[in-house]
Amino acid sequence: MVLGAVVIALALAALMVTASRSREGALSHRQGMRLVLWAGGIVPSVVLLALLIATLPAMRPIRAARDDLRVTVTGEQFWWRMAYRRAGAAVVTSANELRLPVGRDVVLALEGGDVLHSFWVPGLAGKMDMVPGRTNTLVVHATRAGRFRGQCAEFCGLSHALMAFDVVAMEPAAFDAWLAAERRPVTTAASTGARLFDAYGCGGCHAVRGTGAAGAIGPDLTHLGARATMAAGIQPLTTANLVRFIRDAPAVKPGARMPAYPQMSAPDATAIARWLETNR
Ligand code: HEC
Ligand SMILES: [Cu+2]
Repeated sequence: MVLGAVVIALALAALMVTASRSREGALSHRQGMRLVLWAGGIVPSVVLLALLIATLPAMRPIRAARDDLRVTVTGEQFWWRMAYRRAGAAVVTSANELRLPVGRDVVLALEGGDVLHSFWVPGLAGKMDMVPGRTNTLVVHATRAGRFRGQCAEFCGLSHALMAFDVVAMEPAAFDAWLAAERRPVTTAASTGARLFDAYGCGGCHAVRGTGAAGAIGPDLTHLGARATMAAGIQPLTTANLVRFIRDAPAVKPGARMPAYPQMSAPDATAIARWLETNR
């Protein structure tokens, strides 16, 4: 493209020099009009039409098949709710990370849980609004494995800029293994962290399948340990980051819909964080 632009610019410059050097009347009015007709009308029309025809097939939307994986992605202040649906299987709920099998069409049903959000993964597809009360469908097709960053692209409140997420495109076999693991409840319901999680009432907002916690206001934390980032893609998932977030979420994310726990001791927060991390 740069080469083409340089050639055109040089040609125009040469034309300008010739025009300014030639004597007056070298081109008759008629010849001038003909030049305008060809260079300004016919040639551009033909070139643009050819380009349009050549690129039209690439603009055809991907048609979803009935048995494609469907993921409902719901924008919430300031995180992402994910629900994986496969024909004939129970829904798998997760959050803040979207995993996709490479080489397969995946239907994303985009919804708004509270206010307007916008789903935007530049490495995967164009942006699309998430509107409360309606479902926008986007069919995506990852062509190579890897990690892509997504970001909310519609101002949605104080922590709008801190509403990101990771897209992980995986080989189909690895994806199936991950989805099967994600489907399983946790087996650590008897640990100290689980007991404290329950005692602090975290289960009123968060679900951890395999324990009594079944809240649906905040992200599903069942397999939090399997994610690379936390708090909607803004930090790497580490014990220290978890402890800080659990004790004072609004300090990390202004306006976060999770209360601070100033009365929570550091050892309690650490025990909860360690427990959440072990659930992979
Ligand atoms: C009033 C509801 C509410 C309560 C109670 C609550 N949370 Fe949250 N929690 C949320 C919301 C909403 C978010 C999403 C915040 C964001 O990213 O904007 C969240 C996010 C989190 C995250 C990050 C999740 C992720 O996917 O990265 C963790 C970890 C967490 N909460 C742990 C806890 C723990 C532990 C407790 C109990 C001490 C607790 N929460 C109590 C609502 C709640
Ligand atoms: Cu948003």
